[in-house]
Amino acid sequence: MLKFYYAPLLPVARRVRLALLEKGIAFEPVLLSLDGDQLQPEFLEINPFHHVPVVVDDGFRIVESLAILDYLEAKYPTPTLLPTQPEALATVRMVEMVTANELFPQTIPLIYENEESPTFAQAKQHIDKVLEFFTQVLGDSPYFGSEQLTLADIVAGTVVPSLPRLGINLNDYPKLHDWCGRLMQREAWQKTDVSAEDFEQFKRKVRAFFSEPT
Ligand SMILES: N[C@@H](CCC(=O)N[C@@H](CS)C(=O)NCC(=O)O)C(=O)O
Repeated sequence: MLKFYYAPLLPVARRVRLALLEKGIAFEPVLLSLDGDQLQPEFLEINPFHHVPVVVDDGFRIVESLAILDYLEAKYPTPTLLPTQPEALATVRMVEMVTANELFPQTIPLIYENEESPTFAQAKQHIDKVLEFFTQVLGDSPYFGSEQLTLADIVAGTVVPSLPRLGINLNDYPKLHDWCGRLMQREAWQKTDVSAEDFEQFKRKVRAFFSEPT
């Protein structure tokens, strides 16, 4: 059976868990606490970069969440999460990459920086830019690039719905607000939802990581 190494609080791992659930793929969960277990030789053999998520399927190991999503789509194509029409495919890839490169990294300073700091303000500004862009890209479609759920929804849908917990009001982005509501109605999102208490724990872990001397 497919083995899935992850930590439930991490958005990068939740992407993979959502895809597994949406596709109905059976898996054996291997939970890591990331309190040092990721540095143990057994795990380093699986991922020398000591990151989760990792999937091992039929003896084939994949690291990097976006690569895992591509693998799952190719190996378990039903239900499909990737459109083939060129513009739709590009939209899905674009939203995945903008989430990974422009949005997610800017959420971290909102957790560990003081609200008065210029870094905090810059991060907020950048997130607003992404949300305006996503509003434009989503348009009147229920999902990114498709009438059905796509990998773009899975990737952006592990970050955008959490923004209100970081002080970003989605009421200013009604189309994204409604899109989040649509995702929250799905069983996979409900099943992987991070409680307010767990989200606070995630924030504490991020703060501890950034306050550790390098
Ligand atoms: N680009 C990677 C990021 C994976 C990653 O950085 N995971 C972090 C948590 S967000 C991790 O496992 N950190 C533990 C460590 O580095 O020791 C992906 O998308 O899979």
